[in-house]
Amino acid sequence: MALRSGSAAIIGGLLIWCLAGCAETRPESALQSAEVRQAAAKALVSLDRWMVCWKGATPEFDGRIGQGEYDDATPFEWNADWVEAMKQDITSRQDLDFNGWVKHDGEHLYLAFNITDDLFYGIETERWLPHQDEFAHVIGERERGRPWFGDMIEILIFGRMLEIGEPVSDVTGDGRGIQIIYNLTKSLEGGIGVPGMLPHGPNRTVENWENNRRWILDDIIETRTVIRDVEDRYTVEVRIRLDGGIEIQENQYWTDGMPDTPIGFNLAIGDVDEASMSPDGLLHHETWWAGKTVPQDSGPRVKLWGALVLTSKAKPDFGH
Ligand SMILES: [Ca+2]
Ligand SMILES: [Ca+2]
Repeated sequence: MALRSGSAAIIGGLLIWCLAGCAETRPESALQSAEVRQAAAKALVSLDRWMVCWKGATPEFDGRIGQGEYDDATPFEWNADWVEAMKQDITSRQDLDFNGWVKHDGEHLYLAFNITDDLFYGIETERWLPHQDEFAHVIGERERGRPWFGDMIEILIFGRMLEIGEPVSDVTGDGRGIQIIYNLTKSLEGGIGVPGMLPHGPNRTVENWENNRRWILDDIIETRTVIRDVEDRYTVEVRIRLDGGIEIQENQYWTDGMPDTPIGFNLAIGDVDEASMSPDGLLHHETWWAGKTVPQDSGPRVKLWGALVLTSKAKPDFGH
């Protein structure tokens, strides 16, 4: 009798455990493996800064953040943990504020941003030039142009972090490190005045330049923007093709159905307003999710990363 009630208790316990999420391991538990911890430590990927990229519904790719469109995604927002790289601190929510989401639908990785900015550079201000670079707005040349100059988003991906396990000083535009720029008022495909993507520069390697161009021209990365100047905000949707985009080993791309996989990931949000607010001719703000770079004992500075855990699982708790 005692045995039977004990068994019932165990079965009851299992039933409750299964109803609560059962055999599904949460994707972030992948960050606890010794292999991941060792590779991340060497690659300067902070495991204290992580998000899960759940599989969710395909959003309507129109630049708008629709009601409920990202309820099945991981949200993020600006807070004091973001690292400001410019001298000017963010002093008010009107100056710069943002929130966003990340998810995938099995085909594309989606990022969405809702950015509050009181002055849209080149729209509500003159398209003033930094004093040190009259060619800041040259587009389509590897050695000239400041793609990041303006209201912008930098997207960084280190897909082969686990395999390589070394810090990144300069990206190559593939699984060894991607850094690519969204700008609110210029783009490779649309020119001045059209929001979209630009290769990182100036003076990055030829390999990186060509990989960034390929990403943009072959639609591995695409963007949609809606500017709501009356509300002092703009919204951006970015989609990145998993196949051909998210390289986790040489020539191997993460696809739906693969195990939970952490990759290096980072975002920077940039803000330019009037020239008087950028006394050094740089951005007014450039704020980083996982920090920007750190010096090494010798050699160039190396990049900092957080972790994005790619999973085929759906977010367990949305809508409940
Ligand atoms: Ca949308
Ligand atoms: Ca601005």
